[in-house]
Amino acid sequence: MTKPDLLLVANLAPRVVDQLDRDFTLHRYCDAEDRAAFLAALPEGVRFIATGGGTGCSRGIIEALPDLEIISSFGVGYDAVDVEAAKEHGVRVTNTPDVLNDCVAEVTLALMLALAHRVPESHAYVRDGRWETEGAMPLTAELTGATVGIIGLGRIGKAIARLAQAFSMRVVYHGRSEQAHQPYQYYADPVAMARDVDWLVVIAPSTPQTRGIVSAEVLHALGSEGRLVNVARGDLVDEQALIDALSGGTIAGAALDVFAQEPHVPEALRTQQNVVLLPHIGSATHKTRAAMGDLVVKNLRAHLRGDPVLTPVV
Ligand code: 8YV
Repeated sequence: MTKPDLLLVANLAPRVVDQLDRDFTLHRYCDAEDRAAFLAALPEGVRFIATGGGTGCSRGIIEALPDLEIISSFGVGYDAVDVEAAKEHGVRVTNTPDVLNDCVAEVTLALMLALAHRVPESHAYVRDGRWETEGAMPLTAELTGATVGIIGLGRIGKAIARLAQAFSMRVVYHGRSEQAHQPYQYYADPVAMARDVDWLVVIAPSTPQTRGIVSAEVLHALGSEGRLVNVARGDLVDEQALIDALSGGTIAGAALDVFAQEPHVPEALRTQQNVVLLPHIGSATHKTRAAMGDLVVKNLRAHLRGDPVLTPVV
């Protein structure tokens, strides 16, 4: 039996590609030099796409494949997939939620601990031999007893809240609407929440409503003892306002896993003292990435069998 055709829009991990290769004939758009020519030369009847959360899938690709039925995207965030175009053309979109909750929450707490206790600078201090020559490091901050405001109390936000509580932190949150049955105080206004917290953690999806939600005004409200953590998408934070807030002492520090123009990180951020910077590794463990990859494949296989997909977005 001939295998159905699948367009590989982003180059996924070998574990995923090997599994897909068993059930589908792969067309590696991700490697094509002339992408328009590659699309034009595809056989008729391509019904399947696999892609990555960073690459997504454009309207142009969706409209070049009239028989397309499903886009299976690696990652919980699907902001790079043109979901409107998919909906218009009756194309199903799936993502990889839940399996990464604990990992991203763990990395969030790692960022908070690293920033509070100045772990990167302290590590460099010992390695550079400065402890012997310059004496003790300046005193630092701690999480215990502090208040954290979470922007986006979704699946990952709730996992972060639970870990924060293990550090005896008080948890409050902001989101589109108040969630019944949540024990945490809700703020409808992110500025009002920022004013009341020591830590602001951003873990909301990137949408027209959330882009730039951490504005100069929010940073000002967070204040000179406040710290920002972003593990969502770079565009939720006004990056220039953040650079100004860090250099002017408007806030105490920032710990960031995501940036507006990845992998570019503005020099003004890279040279700040009061930051901890990670290269978008929130879900980047062997265990979690394997589970995410398996879910990409399971969604495609379910659709191929005519079964409901496991984790639909639309
Ligand atoms: C991935 C992420 O690194 O799931 C997400 O939305 O941002 C990360 O887990 C990314 O999607 C990989 O493409």
